[in-house]
Amino acid sequence: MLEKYLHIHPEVKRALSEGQPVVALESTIISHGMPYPKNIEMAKNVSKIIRENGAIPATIAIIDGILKVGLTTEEIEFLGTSKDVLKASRRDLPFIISKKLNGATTVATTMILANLAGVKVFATGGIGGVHRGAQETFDISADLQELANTNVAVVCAGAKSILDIGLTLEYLETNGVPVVGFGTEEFPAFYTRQSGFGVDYKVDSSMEVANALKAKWDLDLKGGMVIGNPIPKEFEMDYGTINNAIESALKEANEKNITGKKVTPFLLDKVKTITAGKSLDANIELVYNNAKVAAQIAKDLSNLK
Ligand code: PSU
Ligand code: MN
Repeated sequence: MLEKYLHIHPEVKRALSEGQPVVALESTIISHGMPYPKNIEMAKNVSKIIRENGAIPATIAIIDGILKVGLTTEEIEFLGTSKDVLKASRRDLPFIISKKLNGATTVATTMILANLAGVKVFATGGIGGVHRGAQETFDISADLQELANTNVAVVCAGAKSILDIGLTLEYLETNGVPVVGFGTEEFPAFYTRQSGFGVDYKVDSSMEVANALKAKWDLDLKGGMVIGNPIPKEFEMDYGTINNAIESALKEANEKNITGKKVTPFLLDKVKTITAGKSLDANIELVYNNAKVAAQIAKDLSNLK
């Protein structure tokens, strides 16, 4: 029945059936998170980095209503150039499928499809979270509920301070999602290595993460894990610069009454413009860094089975 909806790329299918490590990648970052042509360049490089680190990449998206796990180069180029690609969260899936539309998967949807295919480790840039002012707007990313319910580990560079990082961590705690720092005691804030908020556990190796994941899932403690991997020092942005940019982006979003699924892409684009593209370069580098760590975790996890 699943085959009617889900298409797993033959290379990914083979890797999964042989127990080889596979790393999932999202596509909203390609369609809505970064501008052309850097989005496509990033998507291709990230796959390459995963291969160089011993795992098979599986970029995830919905093409003509088919759930795809593992994309061709043409499909990646389509996602990076077409204006006809919806940002697909959990609630969008039934209609994107039944109407045979194209969807770029967010962290939430990438986790759902990865899990359907049997991919356990996923690399991205940053997760969605509780937005600042959520007390009024109720704007809490569906990514957090997915992390609570779906058994996929997400390697990210933390959460951006376009979000309320403190409330995001509280929400994850309530929902039983472990938040670990890869080589750090502090949850990273995407463009910067520090956020002022601690993690639950510091880990110093990919094997430590793999062991914890195995214990979690062996015991049916459902849900994912957030592995916060700080941006490498040489690409880190200046704390003041990035926070000023975020403050003005938030102000503009407020004035223009941007709401719902448009909020995150709007803020990302504004921050990029204000920082003259520097935030985009940092964003790309941190994704590469996450891909490397995710490949190592996937490898260690496959050796534990
Ligand atoms: N953060 C980024 N780049 C992104 C996103 C988040 O730095 O592209 C995307 C991810 O796909 C994430 C989504 O899952 O935004 C969250 O959107 P929302 O806040 O609408 O749930
Ligand atoms: Mn939202």
